Amino acid sequence: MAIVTFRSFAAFGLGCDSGLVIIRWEVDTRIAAVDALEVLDSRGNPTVEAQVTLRSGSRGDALVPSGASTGQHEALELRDGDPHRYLGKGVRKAVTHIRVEIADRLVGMQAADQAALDKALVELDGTPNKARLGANAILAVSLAAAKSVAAANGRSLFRSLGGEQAVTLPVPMLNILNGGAHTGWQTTDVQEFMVMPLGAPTFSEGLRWGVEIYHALGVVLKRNGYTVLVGDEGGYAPALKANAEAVELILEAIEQAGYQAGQQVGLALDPAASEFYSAGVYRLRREGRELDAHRMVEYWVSWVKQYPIVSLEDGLAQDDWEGWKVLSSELGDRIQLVGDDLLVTNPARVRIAITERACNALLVKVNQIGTLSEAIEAVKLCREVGWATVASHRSGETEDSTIADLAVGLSMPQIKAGAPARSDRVAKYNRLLRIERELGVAAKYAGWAALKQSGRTI
Ligand code: 2PG
Ligand code: MG
Repeated sequence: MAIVTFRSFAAFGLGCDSGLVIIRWEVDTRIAAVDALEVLDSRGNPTVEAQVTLRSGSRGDALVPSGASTGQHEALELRDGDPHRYLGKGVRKAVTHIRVEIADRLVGMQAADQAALDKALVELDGTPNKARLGANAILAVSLAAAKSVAAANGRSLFRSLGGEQAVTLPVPMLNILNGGAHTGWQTTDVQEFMVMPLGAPTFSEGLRWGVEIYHALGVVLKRNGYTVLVGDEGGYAPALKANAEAVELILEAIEQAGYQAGQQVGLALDPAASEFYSAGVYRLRREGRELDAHRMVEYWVSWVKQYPIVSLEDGLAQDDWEGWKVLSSELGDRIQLVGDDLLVTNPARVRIAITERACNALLVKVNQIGTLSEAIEAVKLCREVGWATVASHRSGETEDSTIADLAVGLSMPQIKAGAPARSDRVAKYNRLLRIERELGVAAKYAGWAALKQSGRTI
């Protein structure tokens, strides 16, 4: 028997001695060129766009996002620091690294071998946090390579990553009221107030519920004399008197929109507590309160008792491991406790959190770690221990909607992509609508099962 492999644009000759010939078609994904460009993100700051072109002519493009409430343990986002350009935020160095060193290393490699490609990038960088080449440079190429492979195979990225099993649409966490650093601290201490349409029958219906609640919240805010201007993630940014007022107004909006909070729609919070923590103290400026970790845990416990909260992300600061353990023992069997700054999508920190029982879910931001392979490893670790995973955008985003494909392709049951407003946010939701249509009758919606690993409160 002979196995004859055809590569696109490079068919190998037929030859056979046993009489049986198996013809296998393999797409040639050798990289022909890697290029990059300095472009802008949704806050008007420069960011990196990379293009990976294969010898076959297929091409993948990726733009990297950027955080405002950035965790201290994230991989390094390389900025030029030249005060004469973009207030020091230019990314020409990262772009040059892609065009010269990275291109030189990757040209000729098979893009389809994502693990080998990402390993080569990590080794080329040579630092523990991608500080030399920049995680923005590395990630842009890592994602663009994955997209070039999908293009070469004529498949959507989610299919290319997840195969036939990639059929589940995530529950959106719609951030309808913005606070903290995403509003210049003009609103609440808590950074994100999100609604999750867990009881919807499909993704598109859930999205519609979220949109209707978002618009109802606008009406409720106006009626209460508040502004309907929006923050970095498209959610309203009213200057409220206290953090809990945001929850009360959102509950009113859910009701006004005709949905039942608790039965159909859950609340999710991201206080991003590292942002208001310093030297053992959590400072809630809106409320004039200073709390130690135990008091902060008590604060969240009382909120969970009062309100239909299903998920709490970064309820405590990034290195307050002792506090996280207390939080987990108090709430871990009732709600989802998501580690963002705590875990920074880093498999090493995820392992520690699993051993320490510090939380029970992972926020997945690929730019926190810098390669697709490492993000996939973090997701797999979580899956092994029954943790939920949440695909996430950053507060500084672009039109790039890759995270929607990552959510479906890697079977992450939840996605956090901001309010259903502003194109940088809506791009992700629109992409999910297209994926839902592409899947047709095979499409499933994660619904309440999205939370099942971490218990259900209501
Ligand atoms: C977060 C993110 C995204 P940033 O804290 O979860 O919402 O914010 O990108 O500013 O870190
Ligand atoms: Mg967060």
